[in-house]
Amino acid sequence: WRRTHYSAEITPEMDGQEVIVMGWVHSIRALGKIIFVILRDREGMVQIVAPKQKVGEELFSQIKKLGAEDVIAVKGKVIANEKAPNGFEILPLELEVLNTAQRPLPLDPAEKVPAELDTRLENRFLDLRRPKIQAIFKIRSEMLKSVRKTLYNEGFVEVNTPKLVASCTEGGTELFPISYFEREAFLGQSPQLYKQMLMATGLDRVFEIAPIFRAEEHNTRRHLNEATSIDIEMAFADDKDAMEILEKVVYNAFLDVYENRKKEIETLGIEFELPSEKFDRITYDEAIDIANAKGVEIEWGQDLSREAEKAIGEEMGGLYFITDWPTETRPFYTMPDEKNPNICKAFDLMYKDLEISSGAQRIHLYDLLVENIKKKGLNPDGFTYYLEAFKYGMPPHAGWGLGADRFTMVLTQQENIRECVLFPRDRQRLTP
Ligand code: ATP
Ligand code: AMO
Repeated sequence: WRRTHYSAEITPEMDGQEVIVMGWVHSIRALGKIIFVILRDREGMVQIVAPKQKVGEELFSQIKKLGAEDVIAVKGKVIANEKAPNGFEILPLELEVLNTAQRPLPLDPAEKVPAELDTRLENRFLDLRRPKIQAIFKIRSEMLKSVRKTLYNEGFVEVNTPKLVASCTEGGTELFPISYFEREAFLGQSPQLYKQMLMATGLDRVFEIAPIFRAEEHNTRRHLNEATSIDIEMAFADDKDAMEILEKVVYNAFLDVYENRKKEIETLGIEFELPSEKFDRITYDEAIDIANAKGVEIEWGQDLSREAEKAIGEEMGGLYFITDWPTETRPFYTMPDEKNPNICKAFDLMYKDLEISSGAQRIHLYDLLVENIKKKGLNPDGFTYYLEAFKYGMPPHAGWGLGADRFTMVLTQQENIRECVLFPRDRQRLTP
């Protein structure tokens, strides 16, 4: 047997046509001489109706034995019926049980009352059978497809860089050390150094969608220990150019989800609004003014506290950039402003109080870069392989990292990042 239709592909107009549907027994209702089975597949649900006198003794008793979450294939006839969900049902001619499900189920996908997040994540494969949960990952997939489309259109080359690495990029405390034969190594926190090195090759515009690993101390609703980062780097470009690409990538993803995932948006029950094509821009100074005005104390030169982010997010709403950051708040590779080296050419893209992307124009000058590494208390010897690329013709360049999981939170309006990852890794969770 081969599936001829997904549930959502069948319409009442197909009345009388024979189809083969495959999926899981979502629910079963036996009412004496008639049994209703709701079959669930990726695209929705379809009602199988089995009146004893029509399907015959043998098929009727076979259907009667079915249990929740058994995997079945049904060959049957489409019957238009106004009383049935979606205006049709399927009268079975043959049924094959492809596999049975043990009972009781550790988590019932058909259950109306949602289980605790912990229980759901423990039984994620069952949790993922719920249309609402699947909708999140269909939207995530649409977003990734859209991001790739935009970046290919903008002339970016997709690359893959190593995840087993020798040095830190985003500060030393969040590293996962591992043993690499006789040496110490780390899981990559960011493709930062590699994507910059690629700017010395003439590839000009590169992007990578890959895992990043961070030993985050805190268990929060927006941090993972393994996240997916969408990274770009572009040569002969500055921070403004990188921001423009980010606007296109983010806006197009909103647009594609809006246009191609209407069903999933409805399943999630969210109000989905398209942003404007250009996002607001405020400077760090303006951001701290907003925070201070709302009674959140923040001194110039500090990174924004959680409280400050919340205050600023409340004022700004939707998507907005924060630019002109104090140089001391940003990593060593960030280009300082020529006129005022206390601020640098870095930006964050925020959605309300959530940072979804960080980027900057980078230092492309060898001496300045070495000096900056030292200023941050790091040893340039640990970065030799990276620094070499700056000696023999490195063009000016800029780029950003956009958290795919956080972006999915925004697109699906989830409060907890774990909802947007199939098998999240947090402080407590290493399985499944
Ligand atoms: P019978 O007289 O053959 O025993 P019945 O009277 O017990 O049948 P129905 O009236 O056919 O059963 O339906 C029983 C229940 O199923 C009712 O609550 C009805 O609303 C519901 N029902 C009937 N047909 C459909 C359908 N096609 N889709 C969904 N629900 C249905
Ligand atoms: P940054 O450290 O700000 O910048 O990371 C970029 C984006 O990645 C996402 N992100 C995370 N998401 C979930 N859990 C985490 N633990 C986590 N850490 C980061 C966020 C964040 O905005 N090299 C720079 C980027 C660049 O300048 O190109 C960097 O890594 O959405």
